[in-house]
Amino acid sequence: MLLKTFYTATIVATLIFASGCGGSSDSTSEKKAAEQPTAAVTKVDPATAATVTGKVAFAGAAPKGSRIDMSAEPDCKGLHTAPVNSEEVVVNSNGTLANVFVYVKGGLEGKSFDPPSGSVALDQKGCIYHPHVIGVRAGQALAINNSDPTTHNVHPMPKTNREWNQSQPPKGSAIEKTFPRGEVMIPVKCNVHPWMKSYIGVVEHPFFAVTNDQGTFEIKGLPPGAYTIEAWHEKYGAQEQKVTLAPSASQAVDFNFKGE
Ligand SMILES: [Cu+2]
Repeated sequence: MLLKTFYTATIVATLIFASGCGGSSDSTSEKKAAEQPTAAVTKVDPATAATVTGKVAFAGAAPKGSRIDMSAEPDCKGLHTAPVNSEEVVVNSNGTLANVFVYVKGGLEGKSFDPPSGSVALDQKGCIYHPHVIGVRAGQALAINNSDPTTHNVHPMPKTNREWNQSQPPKGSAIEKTFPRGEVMIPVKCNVHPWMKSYIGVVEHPFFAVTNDQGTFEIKGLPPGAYTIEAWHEKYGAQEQKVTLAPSASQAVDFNFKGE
């Protein structure tokens, strides 16, 4: 009885310690760095807020979808009944490009916005990252899940944030991380499965989007002003456009990428 009480107390103490630490001390210090007060928060007046919408067209020959070969990893291959193609270039049926990261690159200098709320999810399912391209605010929690019956090793490779990699057992609990500094884009690989790749755009404001299966995007709630909008694609590089948004404007900004 006494022994049992001791064990229970130890387990409770361990749980309190683990939850109190929230993982490594590095992630705690990164969270603190992200919470440093900066400029006064810019309040965007909803009555005059502007919107940028657009479409990313694709011209030229779409590369043949390269097949992912999972035969060296039966645990992954067995999760699929149909062939799996790389998502490096996804041309939609309407001739547009998916997975293009579009964000306000210039025009918001010195402004800060309400802190991010909630977390952004990145999943590993069928030994593929879902979604392939995501955006997250600087300092916002990124929750990485493993839905597979196999171990992955998540390895973001940033240049201005801190690099890390972490093993995640089958259906293990979520890895929660933050990137304190803006960085477009951070490539992510898996140290176990060489075909696994994704990209994270870390932005210091809330104005970013990823093109969908119609090749479109929408960035809402911008204060009126002059901006540089960048569209980034992992194979075809980045393009910029300038736009001036009048109060309450809804302005189209379209991009064109070309294949080989
Ligand atoms: Cu993996």
